[in-house]
Amino acid sequence: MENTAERKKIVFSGVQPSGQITIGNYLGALRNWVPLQKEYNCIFCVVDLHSITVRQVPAELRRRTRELLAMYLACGLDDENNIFFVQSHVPAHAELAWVLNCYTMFGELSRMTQFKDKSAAHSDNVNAGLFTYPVLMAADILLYQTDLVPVGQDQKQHLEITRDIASRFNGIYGDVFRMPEPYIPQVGQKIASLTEPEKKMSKSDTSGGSVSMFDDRDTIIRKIKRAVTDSGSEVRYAEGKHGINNLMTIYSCFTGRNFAEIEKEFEGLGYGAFKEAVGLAVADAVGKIQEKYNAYLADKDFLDGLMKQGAERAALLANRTLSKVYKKVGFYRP
Ligand code: ATP
Ligand code: LTN
Repeated sequence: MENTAERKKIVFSGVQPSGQITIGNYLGALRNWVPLQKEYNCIFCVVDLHSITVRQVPAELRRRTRELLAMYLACGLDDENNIFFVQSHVPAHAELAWVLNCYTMFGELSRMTQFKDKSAAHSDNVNAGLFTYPVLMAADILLYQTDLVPVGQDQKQHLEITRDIASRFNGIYGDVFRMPEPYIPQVGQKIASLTEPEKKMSKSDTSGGSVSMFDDRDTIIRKIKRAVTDSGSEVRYAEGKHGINNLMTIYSCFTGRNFAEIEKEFEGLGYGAFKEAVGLAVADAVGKIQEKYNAYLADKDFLDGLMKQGAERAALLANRTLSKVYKKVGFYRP
């Protein structure tokens, strides 16, 4: 990952171990990491520091950290050619985040929609970490001189503030950080909740609106059967029909068929038959991933070794950027 003319481009992304990962996380993020691993140097992180911006049960957080790594691999990420690590294992993330906090304005953080949404959802715990969450995310990305950040649409604003922080810093000190680009999929960038289709599907929602990647076959089929759909009965993608549009998007992602093909397939058949087909398609795909997941999860030594080795490789890269930053801002080094 040298900074030479033929330098292979760098991809960085992460998911919080904050709950049971959903098909929204899979379709909006993880699935799109897979094709990138051929062309780029990829770094995939389990962002545990971010997850404590919302209160977690310690034993569950610990367990989910390893589970999420196993899920990364089960989704098709290659354990040999990518770096996998856990954010809290590389101290440079917290260290750079502190520096960048001093180059980020209160006003710009106040405009973040995720902060507004999460502080409304957790009004008893509007902590400073929730507010500065995007700065830590900027540190994650900028430490590795990242070119491309594959995420769902909800993270676009955080990519924009990352770029703003980077260009402010570069404007003062010269070219320290590479300018990262978001990589957001055309279809699947915003999977909606099955029960409240105006809202995004989220892993911290446990009310039945989310399909978890850990749900069993029957649960998946039942949840989709009960999904809120709009009045009418025709399977047709149309403005404002959030429920049916969402199911069509999910079906399209899992089968590779486009909306015109789906409309044709279900012409005259109504919502019932369509929901059944969606349920089966999701259950089949998720079931295959679960099989691989169980095999990876059973090998604790392998997962622990992978994250240890990943943290060492990540720290080496991250510390190069951090040293440069410390020098630029004027920290004394004996
Ligand atoms: P939480 O509920 O704890 O806030 P989350 O489900 O929103 O979590 P994150 O860990 O914040 O998940 O996101 C991981 C990745 O999944 C990000 O790239 C994010 O953009 C993507 N993602 C999350 N929810 C969706 C969704 N409903 N549709 C598409 N992509 C999503
Ligand atoms: N904020 C992201 C998770 C995240 C991330 C990152 C994604 C933390 N650091 C760096 C991409 C790159 C989210 O999905 N909520």
